[in-house]
Amino acid sequence: MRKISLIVSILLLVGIVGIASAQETLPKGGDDFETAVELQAGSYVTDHDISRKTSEYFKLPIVKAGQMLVVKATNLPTGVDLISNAVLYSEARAMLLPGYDNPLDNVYGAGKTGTYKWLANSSQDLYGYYISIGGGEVNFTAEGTKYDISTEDKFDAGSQTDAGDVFEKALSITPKEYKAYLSGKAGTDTKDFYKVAVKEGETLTVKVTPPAEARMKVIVYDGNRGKLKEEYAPNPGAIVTNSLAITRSGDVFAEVSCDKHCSNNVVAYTLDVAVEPSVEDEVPVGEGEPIVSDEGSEEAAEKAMKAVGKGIAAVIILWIVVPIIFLVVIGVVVYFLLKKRKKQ
Ligand SMILES: [Ca+2]
Ligand SMILES: [Ca+2]
Repeated sequence: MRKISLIVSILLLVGIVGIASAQETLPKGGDDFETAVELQAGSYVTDHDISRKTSEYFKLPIVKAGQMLVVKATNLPTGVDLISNAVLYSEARAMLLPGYDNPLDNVYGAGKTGTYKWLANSSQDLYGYYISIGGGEVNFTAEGTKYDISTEDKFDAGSQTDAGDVFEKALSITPKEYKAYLSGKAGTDTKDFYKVAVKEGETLTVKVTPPAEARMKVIVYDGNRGKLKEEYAPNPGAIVTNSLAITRSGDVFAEVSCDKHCSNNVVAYTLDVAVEPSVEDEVPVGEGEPIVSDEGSEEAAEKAMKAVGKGIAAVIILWIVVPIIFLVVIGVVVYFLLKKRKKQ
């Protein structure tokens, strides 16, 4: 029993030391972007009040394409009129979200938290961000306010990146079920393009299952990037299924999208891609004009050749065999007539 309580005590002590060492004091930030102080991922607690008139600037950790930046602010557990304030900016120093959409804008009340999530697309490989803390309109950001800074992997379809937002950066996948992500309003990852190899005669089905609040869209394009079929969820949370018969073998593209009109938050969706042989009499959907396959043309050629053969045979019978028979009959008749005359 003693041993067990000793082990528990040691584990608790290690845990407390771990938590204590995981939290750092937030260093004094720069006066502007130029002098911003670099921060790594971790938990930081302010050791001084930060003015409501001037902010302190920090550089946030570098984030890879397909990773989400997360900054959580936590006010002190007790106190009166506690308000913390922070703003996030891109590397180009542009505000990511305006005040009314900013989750860290004037977080009010003791123990209250605000969490800012930002998922960028793969137009760049790496992203840098800035944060300014303080500068709230009503009150200073109090000593003891905590900021947790982290990154989360939101890679698409088993890759190590974001499926591109353009055809050129489409992610090649095989028919299977995958987990994938889009940003909605919380970032710039509003489209994921996938490339799938298909065969003529197959039916391709792209099924997207969104979270309850997202109203998503799925478009399938042919290998020439011509739109084949578009499906839009009738209501938020609706599963979107885009299914069509393939009339030409090669690559097709599937675009899954969710922008600021689709969701306020980052969405985790399930992407299910399946291919099945088509029902023979199904009307092909797609390029608009029926496509004669190579096999079909071969068959047609064979039939044409047979028809030509029959024609030639008829000509031979009509123009060669019939006259020969005619001549033979005449010859025989003449022969017998002559023979009869000789006898007379
Ligand atoms: Ca994505
Ligand atoms: Ca994307």
